[in-house]
Amino acid sequence: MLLFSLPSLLLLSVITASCSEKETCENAQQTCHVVTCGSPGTKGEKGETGQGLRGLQGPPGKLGPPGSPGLPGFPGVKGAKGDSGENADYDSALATTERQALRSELDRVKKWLTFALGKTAGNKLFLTNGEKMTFQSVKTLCAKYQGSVATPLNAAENAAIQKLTKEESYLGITDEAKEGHFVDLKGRPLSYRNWNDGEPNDQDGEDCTILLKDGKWNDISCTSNFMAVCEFSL
Ligand SMILES: [Ca+2]
Ligand SMILES: [Ca+2]
Repeated sequence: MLLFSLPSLLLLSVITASCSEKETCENAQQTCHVVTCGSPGTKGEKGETGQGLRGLQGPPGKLGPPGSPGLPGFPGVKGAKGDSGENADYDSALATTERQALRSELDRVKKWLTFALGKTAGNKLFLTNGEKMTFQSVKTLCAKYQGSVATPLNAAENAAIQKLTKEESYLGITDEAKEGHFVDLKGRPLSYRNWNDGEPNDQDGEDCTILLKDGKWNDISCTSNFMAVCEFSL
């Protein structure tokens, strides 16, 4: 039995013959399923540039040099004349009265403070916060309240500090600047001393001073913790 009928074979032969001829390729493209074309055609024109994704924005450039300063502006318009003031004598009298009232109130507050917390000697008020700390911390604490580390200038002041704390407390006396040369915190030499027997001995580099419980003095390490006592002018 034949797989193809005679007309089909004839048709296939005709197509094969016609597709092998180059000059009829154009026609064959219209009729053939399998086409082998002849010489390549002319190259087409270059297409337009495509629109691809844009890159990320780069970092900002360096800051440029500062510009020259501008010209000064014009002077402003002169303001209107103000009202005449009140009587200067009246103001002065009122200010004096107010100052006296404030002074009186301040004295009362100081007395309360002294009665409740502090000790006075001469024109000094000694106060403590009841805490032990390093010498540097005591200096910072006292300065915070416009005072300074307690520094007795005589036996009365020394006794006032002793009664206030009943603990060993720092005094504002050091030889940090020059070994063996004890001065107050303003660098002034001492006019009053109350060293314990054998002191100051600078044992292991002792440059600060404490008031012992019996009122005598001992040089001690500035990083040890002792009671903070500040003094204030009355
Ligand atoms: Ca010393
Ligand atoms: Ca000592």
